[in-house]
Amino acid sequence: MSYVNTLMEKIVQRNPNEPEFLQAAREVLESLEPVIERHPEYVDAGLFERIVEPERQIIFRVPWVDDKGEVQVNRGFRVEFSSAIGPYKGGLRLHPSVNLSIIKFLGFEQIFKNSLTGLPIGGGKGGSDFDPKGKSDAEVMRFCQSFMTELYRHIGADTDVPAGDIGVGGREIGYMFGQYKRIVNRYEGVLTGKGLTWGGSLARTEATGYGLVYFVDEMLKTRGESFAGKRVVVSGSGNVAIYAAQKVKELGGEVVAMSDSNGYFVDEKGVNLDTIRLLKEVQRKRCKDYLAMHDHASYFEGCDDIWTVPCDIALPCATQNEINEQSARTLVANGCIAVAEGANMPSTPEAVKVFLDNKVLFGPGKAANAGGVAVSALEMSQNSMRYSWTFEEVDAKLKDIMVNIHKKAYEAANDYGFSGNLVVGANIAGFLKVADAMYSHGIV
Ligand code: NDP
Ligand code: 2IT
Repeated sequence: MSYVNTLMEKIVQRNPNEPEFLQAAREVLESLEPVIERHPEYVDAGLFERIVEPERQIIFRVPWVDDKGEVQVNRGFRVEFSSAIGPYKGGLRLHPSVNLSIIKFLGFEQIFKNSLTGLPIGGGKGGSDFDPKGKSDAEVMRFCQSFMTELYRHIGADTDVPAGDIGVGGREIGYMFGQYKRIVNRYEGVLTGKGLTWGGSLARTEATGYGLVYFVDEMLKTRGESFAGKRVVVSGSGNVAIYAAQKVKELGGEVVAMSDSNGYFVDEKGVNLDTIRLLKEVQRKRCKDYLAMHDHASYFEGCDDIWTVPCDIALPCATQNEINEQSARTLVANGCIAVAEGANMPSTPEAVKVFLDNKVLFGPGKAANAGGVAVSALEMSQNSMRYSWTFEEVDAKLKDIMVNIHKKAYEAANDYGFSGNLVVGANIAGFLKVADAMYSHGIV
């Protein structure tokens, strides 16, 4: 049996109830086969066995009192996966589906994504099974304060720097930052995605979506294409989806459909982003409510069928495994030329295979959505300097970083004999930097 298969068997045995983590680990390890051949010293140093085991996993109780005066208990997580190239860095997800498997898959992906940015950040992820939907601001605040009352002892500006992810935006980061500062009595850049008046970076809100579109633009260039005149479907309608859609429009594309976990809407005239921002960022309403303001649009219950809407470019920006093999086949049959992952692992392994087999340009999440964490790292730099760059300065750096990530992944794929395969390219390029650091540090 090959080294990777033997190792995968061990990982399955050790983590039997973690399907998302096993999916992410298998995808990365299988694409590292050619690296293993070139670097037997990494095998001798047990580097692969070590990289799939988090340095530290923290699970804790989060008790809080709801508006009715009743005690609620959630489970909090922080998985500090790798500090080989910098402090642990990665978001916090608040969603009822959150469990150890999901946080571990996200933390594992984050190691390689963060490496690809070229900035000094390790990999981690956290969150809770708390559902912010339908909760009052006061309930969200009490939850966030309780969550931070445990988390604070594990994090710090040079140790572990969390940020947002699903269900965590400016409001939640604000409540968590306030509680951290109160407990430790230090004003430090311990979280990113902060508000602009208290240490946040310009362009962090836009960064993941903008970065995704900059990345796709690079993919399209390799085939002499651009966004101009393209029909684009963007799933989700949260932070990543909204700013991806905005940048698509700026580059001359038309976004014709968006979704949330209840359903999707199609607007053949092009999605009105002011409406979406109002509904989602201000009113915390649903995609269904888009129709009340644009009655020519149509709404469909259930989010899976959004991939049946014909498009040239598909940008999954909602959640893991939202594109299965069938949806991928439908996209291909409808003439889709490019798919790039704004979400983390939104395509199942079978879907990815369909895209690659059919020569669809495919940008894997750890490369395509790295713009968010890249600007988080720039927020850390600005906090350290006690200085802030303009929007244009940050945006220019973001663009540069995305162009470079595409270049690194493209070149690594070529170098290892997988020309055009950015999945393999991103995994190899992301891995090599972390591996070199781990090798230098000895067996730790
Ligand atoms: P938000 O909470 O702002 O938005 C999430 C969107 O996805 C909402 O429209 C939500 O719908 C939808 N969604 C969430 N869960 C599901 C589900 N189980 N099924 C269907 N739809 C769902 O999160 P973000 O935009 O920040 O994150 C979206 C994705 O991007 C995630 O995969 C995240 O890990 C990834 N990502 C985020 C980064 C960031 O900087 N924020 C950086 C890199 C990646 P509803 O409102 O109905 O729940
Ligand atoms: O998945 C991700 O990269 C994020 N949620 C952003 C992490 C960060 O630290 O900005």
